[in-house]
Amino acid sequence: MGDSAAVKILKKHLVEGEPVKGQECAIRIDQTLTQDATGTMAYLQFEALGVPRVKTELSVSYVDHNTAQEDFKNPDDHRYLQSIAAKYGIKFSRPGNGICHQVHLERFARPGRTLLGSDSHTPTAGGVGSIAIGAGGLDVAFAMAGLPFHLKFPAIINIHLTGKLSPFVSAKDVILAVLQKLGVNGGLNKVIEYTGPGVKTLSVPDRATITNMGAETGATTSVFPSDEITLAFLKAQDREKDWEEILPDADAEYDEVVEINLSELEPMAATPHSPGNISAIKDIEGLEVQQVCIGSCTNSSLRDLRTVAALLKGRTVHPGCSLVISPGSRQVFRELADSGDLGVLIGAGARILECTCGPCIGQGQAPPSAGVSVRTFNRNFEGRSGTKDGKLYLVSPETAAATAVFGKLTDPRKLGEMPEIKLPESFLVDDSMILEPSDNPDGIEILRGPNIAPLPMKDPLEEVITGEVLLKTGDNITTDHIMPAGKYLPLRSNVPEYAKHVFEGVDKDFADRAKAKGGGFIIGGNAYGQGSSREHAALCPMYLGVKAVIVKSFARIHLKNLINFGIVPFEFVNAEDYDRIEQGDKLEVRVIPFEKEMVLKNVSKNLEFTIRPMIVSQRDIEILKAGGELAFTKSGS
Ligand code: MIC
Ligand code: SF4
Repeated sequence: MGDSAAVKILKKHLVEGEPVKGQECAIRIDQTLTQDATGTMAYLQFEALGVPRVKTELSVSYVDHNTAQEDFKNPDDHRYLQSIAAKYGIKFSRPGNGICHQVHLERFARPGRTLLGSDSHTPTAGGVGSIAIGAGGLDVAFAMAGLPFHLKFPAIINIHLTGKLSPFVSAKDVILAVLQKLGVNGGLNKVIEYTGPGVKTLSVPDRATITNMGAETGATTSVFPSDEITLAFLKAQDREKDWEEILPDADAEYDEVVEINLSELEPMAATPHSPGNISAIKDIEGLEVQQVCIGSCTNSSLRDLRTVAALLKGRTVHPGCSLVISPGSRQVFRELADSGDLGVLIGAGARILECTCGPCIGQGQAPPSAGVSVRTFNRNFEGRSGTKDGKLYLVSPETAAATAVFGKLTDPRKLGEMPEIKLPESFLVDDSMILEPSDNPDGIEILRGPNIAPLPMKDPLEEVITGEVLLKTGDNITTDHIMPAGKYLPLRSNVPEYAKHVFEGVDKDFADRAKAKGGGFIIGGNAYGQGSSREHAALCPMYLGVKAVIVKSFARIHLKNLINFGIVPFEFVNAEDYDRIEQGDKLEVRVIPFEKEMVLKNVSKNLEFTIRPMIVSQRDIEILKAGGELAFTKSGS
């Protein structure tokens, strides 16, 4: 049997272990990316490793999340990032140059390369055939230092595409259909690979929308083959030389096959509060909508925004609805401006924002109380928009445009005929907002503002962990629940301050209680830690003294982040035992020596349960014993 495209790339990069599904292995990382909200921590960690220059083929530091600059904190952090990039050999994409994933796709992503990014939507680059994986900042810091990335060798799901999308149905509807089939946990430890004749009908921006939001299935990454469509895209970006053909073998073996006929798809939405709650627009049409937001790393390409302009031409936004648009990159913005599309959007009443994440990460544009906001984004978690009772629907740019016109959730096919959308044969390439690193690193001073607090470290693991259950949560706890972003983003470089807000939206007393009790345990349900890669969702609980998290199941990146920061992750062997623990119970577990299964004593209820530490290797054990990966590495291991 032959290899899939994903396995071919993984095999070429394998430096430890065997290409056997489920086994711990390590791959060499060619490229890294960071964004500002996770980047400051990643670079503090990189500095702690004492490596003089990054050892990757390419590393890029983007500033795109946290650009409001309401006081000194953001600009100080940006200045720190810029000076670090100059000194250590990293390209620096300045604020205003665009969203990391969109810019990386345009300017740097390469077929057949590995990319590790401190952002969960790094798989966007799978649109050109990279194996692009989201990870915590510490993992990215290690990759920049030339160390391999450890992962479970993934199973490969093949999504076999046939047919062709109908007018007004687009790539977002494809990934929503995938989410309907797989759910928010169905991709765990899997790579999704797209094949079939339908692939040829999708452009690179379409493919990137699909691989981007594959993150919402919990998949390690998603990938398309690199074919003549990829070549045409790279040519249009003046990067023909970066192309390499990467196709699966004709007899490639897959662990699962899912069939999707593109011709049968129709406009879809993810409804509150999960990207996994999928409905057809026709079943929920007519809902009054107060806000439409178009943009984010999922749907902010020139293809998407030009489509929106074509649909809004000669129309005006409904009086009850606000429309905001954030172009994905400065390239997209300029193309819109130069072609006159921007004028059309402004004429229709759209409010144009900077090329950043903006409303997607709760940086402004919160919807009104109990308001409905229809967005082309990828996450609709409760509270993420800044309005706790806001209801977010995730849709395609076509559906968003129709909704903005009618002020009601609307099937875009109501807009009449689909206009033809033309894309330039060559994009406007201007990298002047991407700064090259300095040739004289010794002459660069690292500029640290007062918001940048030193990295907290954890003590080595105790043999027996004891403490109270500080919080018991239900299923589907996201990292947005654990460590809210939005207005607290400026605290990302300051763990002691940021830690005051851990679990704030779930239980506002959590941080004080954790401190008062001297730390303890968290109990959770299924898919705990889904969503973002933010390592603060492990780092800040660690700072508050959380010693172990015991759940029914974990999301991949958060699980790795817990280990990285010395918090022991456990799953219940019998999920029903979850019901026999309450908040406030005193627990005890002997963790050293590490066994495959351990006994958890509920001292308050005089009960015993079996739990399983969620580690894959001896290395994980040593990391936990040392008190985290940085301590482990610095101890010379
Ligand atoms: C997100 O979409 O949740 C973010 C903000 O981009 C995060 C990163 C972060 O929390 O800084 C992600 O997806 O990893
Ligand atoms: Fe930015 Fe939103 Fe994309 Fe995260 S999902 S990188 S916040 S645009």
